[in-house]
Amino acid sequence: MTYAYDDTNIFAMILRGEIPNSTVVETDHSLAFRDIHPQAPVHILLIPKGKYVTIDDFAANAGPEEAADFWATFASVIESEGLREKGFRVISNAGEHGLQEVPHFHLHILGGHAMGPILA
Ligand code: DGP
Repeated sequence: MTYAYDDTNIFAMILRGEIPNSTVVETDHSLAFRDIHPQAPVHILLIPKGKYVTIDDFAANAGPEEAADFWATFASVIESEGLREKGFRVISNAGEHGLQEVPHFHLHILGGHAMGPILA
């Protein structure tokens, strides 16, 4: 899998302000916003503002400041959406086999009801 980043992807357009989004929280390095096709009562996408294609690209190449910001933003979303008590699910699709649709690294944060078995 290549880490070559395509600036025309829809999340890059959101980050450039070219299309609107429903922002949950924004920081210097991260943006959390609501998925346009929610799969659960709470369905938030968390992305770094940096140009990372997949979760392993981010893990390998993000700097300490943006990585720390990303995980702090993740924790703040869990808190602000009230997901800690009952729990939640996090998914990151990567590449062809992961059926990744948008080639800008993102976490899906899902909650608000009980999930099905992960391999169902
Ligand atoms: P993935 O398969 O992991 O790449 O999922 C991409 C997700 O992005 C999918 O759940 C739908 C969501 N999505 C696609 N286009 C838009 C958009 O323009 N706005 C928002 N908020 N979400 C989008």
